[in-house]
Amino acid sequence: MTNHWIDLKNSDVILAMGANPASNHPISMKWIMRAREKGAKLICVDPRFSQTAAKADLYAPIRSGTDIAFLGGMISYILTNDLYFKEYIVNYTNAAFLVNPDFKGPSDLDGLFSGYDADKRKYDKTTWTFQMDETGVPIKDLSLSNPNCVFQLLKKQYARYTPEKVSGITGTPLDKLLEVYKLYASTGTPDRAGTECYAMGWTQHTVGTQNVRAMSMIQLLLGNVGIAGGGINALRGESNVQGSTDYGILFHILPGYNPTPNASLVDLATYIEKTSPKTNEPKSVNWWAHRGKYITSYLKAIYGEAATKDNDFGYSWMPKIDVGMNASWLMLFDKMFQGQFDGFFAWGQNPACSGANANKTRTALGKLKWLVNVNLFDNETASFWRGPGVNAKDIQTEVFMLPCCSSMEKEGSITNSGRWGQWRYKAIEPLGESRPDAEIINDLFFKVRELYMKEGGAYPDPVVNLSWEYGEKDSSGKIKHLDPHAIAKEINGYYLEDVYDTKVDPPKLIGKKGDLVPSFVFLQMDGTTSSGNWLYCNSYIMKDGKPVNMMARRGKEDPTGLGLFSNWTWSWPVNRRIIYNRASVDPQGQPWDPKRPLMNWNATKLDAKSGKPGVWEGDVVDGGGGPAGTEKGKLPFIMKPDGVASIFGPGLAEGPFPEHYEALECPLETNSMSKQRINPTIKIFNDQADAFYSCDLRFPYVGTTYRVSEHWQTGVMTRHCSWLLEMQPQNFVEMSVELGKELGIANGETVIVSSGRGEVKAVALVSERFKPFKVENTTVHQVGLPWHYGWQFPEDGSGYDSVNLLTPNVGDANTMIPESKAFMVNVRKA
Ligand SMILES: Nc1nc2c(c(=O)[nH]1)N[C@H]1C(S)=C(S)[C@@H](COP(=O)(O)OP(=O)(O)OC[C@H]3O[C@@H](n4cnc5c(=O)[nH]c(N)nc54)[C@H](O)[C@@H]3O)O[C@H]1N2
Ligand SMILES: Nc1nc2c(c(=O)[nH]1)N[C@H]1C(S)=C(S)[C@@H](COP(=O)(O)OP(=O)(O)OC[C@H]3O[C@@H](n4cnc5c(=O)[nH]c(N)nc54)[C@H](O)[C@@H]3O)O[C@H]1N2
Ligand SMILES: [Mo]
Repeated sequence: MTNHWIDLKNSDVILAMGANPASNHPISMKWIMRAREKGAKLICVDPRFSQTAAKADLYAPIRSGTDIAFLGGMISYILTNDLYFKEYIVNYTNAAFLVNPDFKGPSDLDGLFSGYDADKRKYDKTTWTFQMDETGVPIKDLSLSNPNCVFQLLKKQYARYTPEKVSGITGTPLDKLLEVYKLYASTGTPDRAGTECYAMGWTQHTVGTQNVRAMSMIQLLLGNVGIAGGGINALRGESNVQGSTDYGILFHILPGYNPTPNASLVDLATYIEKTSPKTNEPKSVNWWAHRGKYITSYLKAIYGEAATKDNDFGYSWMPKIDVGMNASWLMLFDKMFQGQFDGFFAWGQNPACSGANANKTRTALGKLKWLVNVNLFDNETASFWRGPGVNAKDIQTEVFMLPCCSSMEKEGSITNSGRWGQWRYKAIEPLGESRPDAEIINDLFFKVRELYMKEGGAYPDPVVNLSWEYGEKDSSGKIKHLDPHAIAKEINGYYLEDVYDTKVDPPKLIGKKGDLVPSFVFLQMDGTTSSGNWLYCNSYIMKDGKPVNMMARRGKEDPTGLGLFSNWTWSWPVNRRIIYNRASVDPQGQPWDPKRPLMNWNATKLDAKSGKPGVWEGDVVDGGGGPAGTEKGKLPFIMKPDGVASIFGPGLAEGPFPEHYEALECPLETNSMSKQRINPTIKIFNDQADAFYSCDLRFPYVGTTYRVSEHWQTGVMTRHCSWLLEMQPQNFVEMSVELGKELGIANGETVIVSSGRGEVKAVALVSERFKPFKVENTTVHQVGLPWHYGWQFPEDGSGYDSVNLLTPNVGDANTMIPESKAFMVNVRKA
């Protein structure tokens, strides 16, 4: 989230599109309802009438997979009706920048951008650039009228997205579409705030990333980023999924969103040089220019004293990926399916039920030599060898189960969607033989290291040199129990030497050896500081000579009334509650909306440190310097090299502006927007197990999958709870009354849902919540299924199996998240 949960109460219009917060993020609803009590409006755009829709002021149905068409139409509506926040986009976005004259977009190239290579399914992005002046700064047209400026190119591309055309694609009735546009665009004035809540309804598509980008562009056009009650808010999934991405659990990032080194980045200097953005814009803070300090401090944290200036701080020990290599979920299971892995740790997951195309995943598990399930319980993954259709005699995989204790039985931090790192205490001792994950990792580490020390192996250095100072040691040197506070402090980082400011004479001591570093601005590139994750530097600091865990704070003060609660736990970065908060003020530093001031620049008050006039008041200011319009002022989008937000965003695989493409499996022969039916840059696996079916009479209905409040994920933690199972006992398929009639299927009947990949049993839920869509003068039916079930429990099989037996393994072109929200199925009586 750019903002945070409580901030939802500050909105005037809340758009729940791509998420169902009432069912899946009930706490968010508390704050949404708080906003509604003050007159705010809630809009819900979802293929079916969800629990959020039931509480909404305005509900609009949408055919799954067509959100870019819907949002593209909103962009066009905002532009043609002059509803954008002009001062904001001219000063704080790249709307005025002139683009390379050779750049061409979908209106010129029938759905493509310039630079497309059909054989590689990839773009050469050389024309997706800006025109530069002689100082190397993008040329701007502040009147926004130059035909090559971002604003005009935007207008040109989305002029094709007329309400009539959009309604024809999405199946959203024209009047509902226009009502949503009108209400949401009303937040384009300085005194109104609009926010967006999304989750898997947007991301699980071959165009998932561009769905989110389309909305980000709308939020910028309306001046809704950086303000209280605004933002782009990813309602994240598991309680600590924000934390897990912050700590680099994805293959392409290290902790703190530093890129994973690849084979071409041969040494630390090259890594820093190639991954640190440069700018000539004098008003840009360009925060990522500090990358060198963060990566060096990270290397010092993981390799400790073994990391020295002479050995490049151990950079060569870090694992490198091949250039262009992708090691995301679908790719890994594809490799496993091809027999390229010996072993697999399924750690806190249940891929036999959660991964797309479960038949392929389950077959892949059978090609392993060994599988370790680290989990609270046995599940469909650990027991795949005794699953439906599997003959245990044919399986050679040796399976181990390591029982793990639950979150209640261990201490540590979790980071919620609002970026709040919150400390939790152990409630009870672990039950039975179960142990905390960290203790299992600890044992594993010492065992593996011992083997490397004894036997050498191909390349022992990365393991042998790891620093592992997380608690008391036994006589053999092994850590007895991992101390979560020792880990949290290492993540924050230490001064490893006395550090001086050498710019003043005589040099002034800024940090004492052994002290915790107070914030990332003090991290160094010469190995004198450590930090396991620069973003969390400031989460565990020194106060009166003693370490203080900021994440354990429980202060309830809220002086602004905006719900910032700055003394409650701790928020990254440096306890800032709303990121890009300097975009909430005008270029002179005064709040755009004086009734909802998040920040303001007090030009006369003296700064406590420098003694000079001018201080920021309110939330923790984003980046240094005064307001953008003042002398030596800085632009608000500090993570962007240009200092402004990207309406034109050349970073993604499929183009700088989102363009509507159909889902890989769709009900339409053609995309009425262009000749490109599907996203031209997605990876298509060529295995029989991954067959795809569009416009195939055998699979005529759009299928989607979602969650219910009563179950959690693959249901391993909820299917065993009899009171939850009683409320949602089994897999169901929700369909319209019209489709039920057409198929002769009554509510409550058992049916079989099939796709090109498999079949699953379900109970028919014939309801008013789905309505047939009118798409391009034809009728398209959509059905929906929850994905919480599996064959293992209930033991009598009455819950039926996972709906991921149906889903395709195709992923978003940027993230490779599977397209579990739009694919083609059939339904027949059992
Ligand atoms: N009770 C409960 N809560 C949970 C979870 C759980 O399993 N149970 N899981 C957690 C996790 S890990 C996550 S990631 C989040 C997910 O949170 P959500 O994204 O809210 O979860 P879903 O129910 O999968 O999907 C949300 C909505 O998207 C709609 N949808 C489907 N296709 C489309 C489309 O093309 N466009 C649009 N606009 N909407 C579409 C569905 O009808 C559904 O109502 O929930 C978290 N919260
Ligand atoms: N069709 C379809 N498929 C989907 C989705 C969808 O919307 N539709 N959503 C996707 C999403 S958003 C997600 S996040 C994935 C989730 O995919 P998975 O993570 O594979 O599924 P979970 O059921 O959440 O598995 C978590 C496991 O961790 C165990 N566990 C709980 N606590 C602990 C602990 O402290 N330590 C350890 N070691 N184990 C623990 C639980 O018992 C459970 O077996 O599924 C994805 N799959
Ligand atoms: Mo998730």
